[in-house]
Amino acid sequence: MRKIIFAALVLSNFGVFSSAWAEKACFEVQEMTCATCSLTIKAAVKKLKGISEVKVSFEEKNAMVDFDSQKINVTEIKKAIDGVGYKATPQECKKSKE
Ligand SMILES: [Cu+2]
Repeated sequence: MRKIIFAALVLSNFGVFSSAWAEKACFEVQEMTCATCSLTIKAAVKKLKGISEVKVSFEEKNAMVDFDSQKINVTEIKKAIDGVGYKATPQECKKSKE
């Protein structure tokens, strides 16, 4: 099993997989007070480059971002969320029910 994972990593570095640099980051987001807050955060993150998908949940107080790790990183995404008045803390991604 280890060898298979290693081979996949090597191949992905050569761009064999189209999603080679696709990564997912999850954040706990504090200070959201209503559903509009989640839209504000979504808009702020979406306008960064290298972002392919943003999901923000006011109820669950979290955000999930799919991004291109060659163009942007977790710290920059966190800064964008903090920049519109919230407090994002990177956390492990949970399997979410859609
Ligand atoms: Cu709000």
